[in-house]
Amino acid sequence: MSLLNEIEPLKQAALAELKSAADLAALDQAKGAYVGPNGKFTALMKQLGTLSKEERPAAGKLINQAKVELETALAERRSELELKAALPKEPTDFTLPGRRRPLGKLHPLTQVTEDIIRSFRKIGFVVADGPEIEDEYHCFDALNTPADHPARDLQDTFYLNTTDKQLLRTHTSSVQIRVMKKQQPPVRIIVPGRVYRRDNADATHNPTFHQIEGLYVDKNVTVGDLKGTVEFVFRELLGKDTKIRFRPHYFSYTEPSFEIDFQNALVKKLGKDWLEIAGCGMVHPQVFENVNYDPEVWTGWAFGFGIERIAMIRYGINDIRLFYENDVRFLRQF
Ligand code: 2NL
Repeated sequence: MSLLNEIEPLKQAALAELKSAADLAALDQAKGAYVGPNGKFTALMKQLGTLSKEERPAAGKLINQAKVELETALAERRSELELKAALPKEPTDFTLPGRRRPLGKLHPLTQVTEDIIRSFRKIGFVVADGPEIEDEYHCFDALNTPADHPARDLQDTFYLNTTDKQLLRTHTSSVQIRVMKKQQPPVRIIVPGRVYRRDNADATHNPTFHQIEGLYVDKNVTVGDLKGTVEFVFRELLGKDTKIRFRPHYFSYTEPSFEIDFQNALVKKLGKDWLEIAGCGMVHPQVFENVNYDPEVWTGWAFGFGIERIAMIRYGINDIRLFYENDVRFLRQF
């Protein structure tokens, strides 16, 4: 058989072996067997010199074409096998649970807020939300706060440098006013959120803190409903051994008004009898007039308390500023 006739069969044999190489090692072996220094194809090329002048160009051309084909096939198979090698050996089971990593936790104030919300949801309250930048009407006027009340003072409230006397809300009651203006009773809402007061920071004060207020308006709502609700929620929050008491108080937006004290094992441990925890009362008829509710038809109650204070009592924290420093050594404890 002449050299010319050997080229094609050898090329076919080489192509078949390259294309069927099962892995990269097999491919390298096939490459060596044909086109390596001691390969069969290389040997064929070396024999070119033994051909006559007439036969040499045709054979050379054929060999070169075959070489290009083999190189292409080699590169193709290599990239296929490399891709295959990079794939996982086992099929992936996407139903397996994810790997557990330390994912961080919610801030203690967020945890307490969510607990409070969960308790009120059990008895039919929904969360309402509103702006932190407010005006005097929603923060004070609508709440029956007199024009000369010290709470409105520049000393106590942050006013924005705008001509229309915008301010940072000092309580979330402004949200309740907005809700009542928008809908007729019944209303059963809680409003958690950030509030602002011009206090210097110390162990129990901060210029911004968090509050939760609640409002319930319907026909025949009484102080009994108020007391029962407050008792239910504080027992959920502070433990089943919690007792509450109402002391008469004064707020411009409620009449009658009360301060709420509670008592449990925690309070005893602090060497105290009662701890003040919240304020509340029956919504003042003037507030109902201001939001176009007929005070002859509707009655309601409202309450408010500080979320930081609840968290401090619950976890035994003695400095409110710890909540805002975001020191992980503090945060990791909750
Ligand atoms: C506190 C406790 C309180 C309210 C908030 C309220 C809201 C509306 C109408 C009537 Cl829209 N009242 N909120 C009532 C009583 C107490 O907060 O210690 N405040 C200084």
